[in-house]
Amino acid sequence: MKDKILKRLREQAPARVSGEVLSRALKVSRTAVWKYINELRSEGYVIGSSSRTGYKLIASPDRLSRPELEEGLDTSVLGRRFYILDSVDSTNAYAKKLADDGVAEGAVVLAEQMTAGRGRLGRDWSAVKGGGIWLSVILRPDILPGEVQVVTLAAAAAVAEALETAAGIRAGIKWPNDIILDGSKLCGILTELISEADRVNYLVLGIGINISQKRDEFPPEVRDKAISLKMYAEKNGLSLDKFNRNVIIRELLLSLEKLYIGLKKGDTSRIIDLWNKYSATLGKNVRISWKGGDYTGVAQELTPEGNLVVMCTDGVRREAVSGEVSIRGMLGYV
Ligand code: BT5
Repeated sequence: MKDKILKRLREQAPARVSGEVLSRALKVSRTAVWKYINELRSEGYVIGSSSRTGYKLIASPDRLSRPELEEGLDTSVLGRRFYILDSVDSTNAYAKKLADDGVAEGAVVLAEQMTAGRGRLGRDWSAVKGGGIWLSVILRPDILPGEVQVVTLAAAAAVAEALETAAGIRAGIKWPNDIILDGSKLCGILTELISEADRVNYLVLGIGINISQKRDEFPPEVRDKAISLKMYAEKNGLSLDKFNRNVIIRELLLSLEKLYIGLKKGDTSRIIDLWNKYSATLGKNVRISWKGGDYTGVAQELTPEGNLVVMCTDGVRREAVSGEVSIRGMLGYV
């Protein structure tokens, strides 16, 4: 009931809704409405009230909220089921257990905090309470293990698109899995794969986006390379109003679903196009390690499988495959 009242208030905001209208529409007494309003207030919602004109939602707490996530989320696969946790070791680890138990694809695990967030290759991911979006999605695509790279690219493209739509921030993608803002890392993506030789059982796509951390909330060794939306906004005199995690997550799932449905039909063109649109890599000087050697060159294009084609200074075009190669920034890279 509380969620229904909240939904009505949100639909009407900034206008007011009278207690009588709420009580009639939801078939509860006006006293009950008042009781639920007070519960919402104790959760951090700021709700104005006047006995004559009714209730008005003034501000929402910065918390992950199922009704806010689900509002307008007209997806058919992603986010049909949410697991919203206060604290967890790693959302990816949690999602893997769910997937092992047979939970359907599209389920999304979110946490306010991770105590042992994971990066790639055994690295750590810092995920302080309420500071960002710590999200994992279970996917069960009918693709070959070698085709997984493109799912990571889809996630990066969807994050970049959602940040622009929901928060008005234009970030860039650094191949293959980082989202960069102002030369620093805003988001990382970790795709974990459980597969047999020739088929993928499931994938857990983990996405971490820094939203409101201050610089000193990052571990010392990360401080010089990480950024949050809030740090960026403060530096550039932007308003913080648009950095609502629920809205960004919703836009992310809407965007990712369109790309994922294309992928399931064997069409990766939309992924590649969107990735290109937000790329901070193409046309730039990059350094790649390839088959044990180090090469520099200019990043030229993505193949339909999501590999990066680099025209190396020795005149040879090489295809960088994530996992086999690392790309390091050169000066002025991002
Ligand atoms: C990544 O690894 O960038 C993948 C990060 C994936 C995090 C998500 S959050 C939801 C899901 N659940 C999890 O447990 N993980 C996923 P990699 O490219 O290896 O980068 C890791 C490196 O980034 C670390 O070694 C640090 O240097 C740096 N780093 C750690 N925390 C950071 C942060 N919050 N922001 C920016 N950089 C960070």
